[in-house]
This record gives sequence, C-alpha cells and structure tokens, in this order.
Amino acid sequence: AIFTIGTSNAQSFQESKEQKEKRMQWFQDAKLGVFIHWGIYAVRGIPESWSFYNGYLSYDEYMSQLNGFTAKNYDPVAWAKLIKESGAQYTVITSKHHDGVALWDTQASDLSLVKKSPAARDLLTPFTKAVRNEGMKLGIYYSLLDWSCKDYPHETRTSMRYQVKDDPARWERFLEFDKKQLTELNKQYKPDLYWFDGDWDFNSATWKAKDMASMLRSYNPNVILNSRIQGYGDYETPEQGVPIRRPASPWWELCMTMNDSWGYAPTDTNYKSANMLLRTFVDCLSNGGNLLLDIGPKEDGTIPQEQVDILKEFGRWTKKHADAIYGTRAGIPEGHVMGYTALNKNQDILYIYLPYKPIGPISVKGLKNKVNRAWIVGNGALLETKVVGKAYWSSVPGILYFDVPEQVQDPQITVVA
Ligand code: FHN
Repeated sequence: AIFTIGTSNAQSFQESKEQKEKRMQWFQDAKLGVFIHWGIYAVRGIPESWSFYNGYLSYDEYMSQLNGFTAKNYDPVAWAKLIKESGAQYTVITSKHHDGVALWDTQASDLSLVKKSPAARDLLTPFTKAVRNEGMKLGIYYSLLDWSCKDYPHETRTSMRYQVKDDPARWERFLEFDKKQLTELNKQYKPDLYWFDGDWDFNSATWKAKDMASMLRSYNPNVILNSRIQGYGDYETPEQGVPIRRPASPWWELCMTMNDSWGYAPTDTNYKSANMLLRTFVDCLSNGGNLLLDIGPKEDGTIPQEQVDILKEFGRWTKKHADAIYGTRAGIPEGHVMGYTALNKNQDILYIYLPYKPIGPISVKGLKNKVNRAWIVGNGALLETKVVGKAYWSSVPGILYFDVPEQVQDPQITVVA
C-alpha cells in the first residue's frame, strides 16, 4: 500500500508500508518515554489550562501566574539525565498547552515565558539540547487549539468568540498562527515526534490536517505524529488506561499521570505506587505498546520528589530487565499464562512478567515448540522446567511448569525468559 499525504502548496509525501515500518522503528522499539507538563499552572498548582476554561478562576487570575513563574532552579541537563536514568528512550515536553503560553521565544505572539514571566528566557532550547546529548529522541507537545489567541473560536466553556462558518477569514488567520509557531518549532528543534493535542473542536478538513502533516514532513520526512491531528497521525494515543482489547495497530502509546494531575499539583497526593506503574508498563509491553509516563515540574523547575523516586525505581527495573523491554513485540494471547507476556523481535524468546509472588510453580499452557531453556532476566539463573500431559502419540502440547525461587525474585516484577 502507498499512503499519500500531499497538497498543492506543500511538498507531497508518499510512503510504502515498509517505509512506514522503518520510520516507526525507533518508536516501536523505545517502549518507555517521559512526558513533561510544565507551564504557569505550576505556580498555583492548579489544573493546566482547564481551570480557567471551566471557570474555576478568571482568565486574568490564571494568567497572573505568569508573574510567579521563575524557573530559577531549572536544570535541563539534570532533567535529561534523570529521564535517561529512568530507562526512557524519548521524552515529550509541552511547548505550549491550551492556555497558549509558549516555552520558547515565539515570534507569533507575545505570550511566552520568555517575554511575560520572570524566567525571561527560552526554556525549550536548552532542554532539547540536553535530551539529544543524552542520546534520546525528542518529542514536542503542541496544543493545536489556543484559548488565548483571539482568532481561536472557543474562549471558555460558556463563551464563544465566533463560528468558523461565519468568519472563515478569521479561522484562516488562526491556522496561519499555528503554522507560524509550528514552523518555528520545526526550524529550531526539528523534533523526532510531534505530540498534538486539542484537535477536538473541529474536523480534519477545518484543521486542514493534510496540509499541516505535509508541512511538518517537508521539514523532517521521518517525523512521527501522534493521532490527535485528525486522521494524519502515525500511532494511537490512549490516555490514562491500557485499552482492554489489544489495539489493532502495532504502534500505540499510553500516556499516564503518576498522580491524577498532568502538571504540578501539590494537593493531589493520589500517587500510584512504582509497582502499579510498572504493572501498567508491562501491560503496555504485553500489548505491543509504549508507556509515556508524565511528570509535572514546579514553577522553579524542581521535579517533585515523589516523581523523582518513581523515575528512579523505573530506572532500577528497566536497567535490570532491558532485554525484556526494548525492541520487544506483543506477547501471546491471554489464557496461556497467569501474567503478562511479550516476545523478542525474532519471536523465539517468550518473556513472562510476574506481577505477583508465586505460590508454587508457574504454568504455561499451549506451547507447541520445545523449550530449550528458561531463565530469570537480569540475573541469568536457569530454571528447571517440567512438561506434563504431553504424550508422544498426542498433539496436545501439555503444560510447562517451572518454579521461581524466592532468592531470584525481583521486589517489583520478576521476569522469566
Ligand atoms: O487537555 C489535555 C490535558 O490537559 C493533558 O494535556 C492531556 C495529556 O494527554 N491531554 C489533554 C486531554 O486529552
């Protein structure tokens, strides 16, 4: 199949199934990314953008947080190192959320932390450099809608500025505004991935999504786009929970918060434990997807300790179990083994993630091929296996059993290969 994305005014874009697979390879192999929601909402620790849109406080009160955004302890190199240490292979940072406040020195408007906050500098550029220095891929989050831009039709939940059909020229101006900002991001950072958000008010034709995708690809033909660009995305973007049914696409990514907030929210103490998040991670692996785990730094650039601790525990676990993470593919269907599974690329190693302390042996049903050996990932200890119920005259595969001795178990999730 050839997919064509192209228009008269932007470079046309064609790719075969094989080319797409090649373009998506780093993403499919990466498995873990870290998401960063950093903006003025961290000053009061309130929900990003939605707090004024939903009327919890006025727009002016919300925007007055600009005066408290200092970034005075911001250390982008330390951020990148911590993210790398977690085992993430890529990171996605909010360049602009729905509130319209840009983290870089945009020329499209004055609304940036550079021009309007005491931080008074470009916060995006040093981070993008640090990310690349750590050998990670760079993703940029960009909200297509902008509740501050006077040319965007929706203002708050209860007030609309205008209807697109009544003033198409004004909507055109808004699209040009987005295009100008995206062009700046393309030229300054050439991200490996764009993480769009806020496309829900309009359809693909109104967004001119085809032109937009084409324009982005004209700057970087290998760029990867998430699905929130109305039909022109490369992968699915579920939020806050692993889909119950395995997604049909081989490319998907779950984005998830550590507590219930995307940005810094000191009153939200509803943190998931590292164990809960690691379970979610292996659930993603077993269904062939990635986890994009979110952090919300404070206005001064400090990452909350709870979040640092979780990233470090991810780091311990991912380092030990690297073989069973990076480059793996979705596992065997449910019902064969009590636990999550994934396969290596060659499809000749089965990884079994055990999110519990086994009482007695683990059993695997329905393995038709001979098992050469079984071992504990990250430790190498060989396990004794035993097959029962396989008679030489029968095609029934029998049941494979093995014990996982206490001393080789991981404190979080043990992995058997
Ligand atoms: O409205 C946003 C929300 O604030 C946050 O950025 C999440 C991240 O996926 N996306 C939106 C809702 O889907």
